[in-house]
Amino acid sequence: MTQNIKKRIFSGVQPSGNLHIGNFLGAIKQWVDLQDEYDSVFSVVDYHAITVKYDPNVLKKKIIEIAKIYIAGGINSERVIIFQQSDVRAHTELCWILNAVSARISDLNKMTQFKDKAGLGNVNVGVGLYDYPVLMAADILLYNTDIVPVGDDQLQHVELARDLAKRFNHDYEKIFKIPEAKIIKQGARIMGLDNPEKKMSKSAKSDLSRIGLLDKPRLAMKKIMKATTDIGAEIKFCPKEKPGISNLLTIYSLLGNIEIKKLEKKYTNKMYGEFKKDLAEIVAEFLNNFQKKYNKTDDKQITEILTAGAKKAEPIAEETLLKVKRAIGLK
Ligand code: AQP
Repeated sequence: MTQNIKKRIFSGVQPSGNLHIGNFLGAIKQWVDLQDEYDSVFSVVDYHAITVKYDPNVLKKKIIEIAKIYIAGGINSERVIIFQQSDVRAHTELCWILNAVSARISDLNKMTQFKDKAGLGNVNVGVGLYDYPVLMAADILLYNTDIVPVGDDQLQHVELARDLAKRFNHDYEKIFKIPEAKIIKQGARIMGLDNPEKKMSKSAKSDLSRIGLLDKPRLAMKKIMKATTDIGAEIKFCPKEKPGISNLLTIYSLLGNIEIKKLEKKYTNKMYGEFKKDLAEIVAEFLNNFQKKYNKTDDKQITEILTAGAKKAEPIAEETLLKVKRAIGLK
């Protein structure tokens, strides 16, 4: 009898800053939708979070918070692996090996996220931030990953993981599976509320730019009412001409489960204020439901989930690492 082996997905979020609806709609919601179809591995990628300035006491709390958000968002910890990246040593080991034998300075010099985060000409940033994409490649490749569901800001990093895998397979032995990024059609890049030309981000300076998943619903409503809109009163989806209102339409459509075309119809000849008021209600309702689930999960339960997850993740990662070590002459 042939066994029906599921393809594997791997993804993660860094425990840095306040998770926002962009992270949820671009990444976590996809994971929830895919978790039954795929063999799923989701990590709290804490080694990535230490590549920028951080407070160790805050980090400890954030690691638990992120895992709680996975569960509140709908990830089923009984069916999928949820683990903390630093609990599985193979991640940093494979990262070092890839740094040495496969990654090139020219690969990393192309990475736009590093340029955005470090700032042009800024040499006073940690080497880890520069090397972040190689660690991400190691995260993905250790698990023989088929699919990596992410928001579109991470596409370039997944492409690097593919390139490094191909290069390693060519230079040594065909060990790595070549992963593919999976970018959701709608919601892959939720934009900032204060500046719809920039993506919503955990590290953006202004808290008004994002709706945090743990924001008080009243505060979130105020943020929506203050969101930047565009010239002209028409409520129409047109990201080039109307980036502000198009972003709000996307959020409304995804959280309210209504097609954008229907929303355009509903708000024909209506004012921005009315549209925003309704969206604020939708956002508040989503946050209320989300936070109810979040508050039900206790920290002890999360620690147990992460410990059990690491136990399941480790043998998969170790098996790949051992093959790699053999191929490059370390074993
Ligand atoms: N604005 C966004 N819209 C849709 N998806 C998004 N993601 C991030 N921002 C948006 C996706 O969320 C996941 C989180 O990945 P991460 O924690 O590694 O950080 P990131 O991609 O760098 O996200 P942030 O929110 O901008 O954090 P900071 O400011 O810390 O860098 C990824 O799948 C990402 O694509």
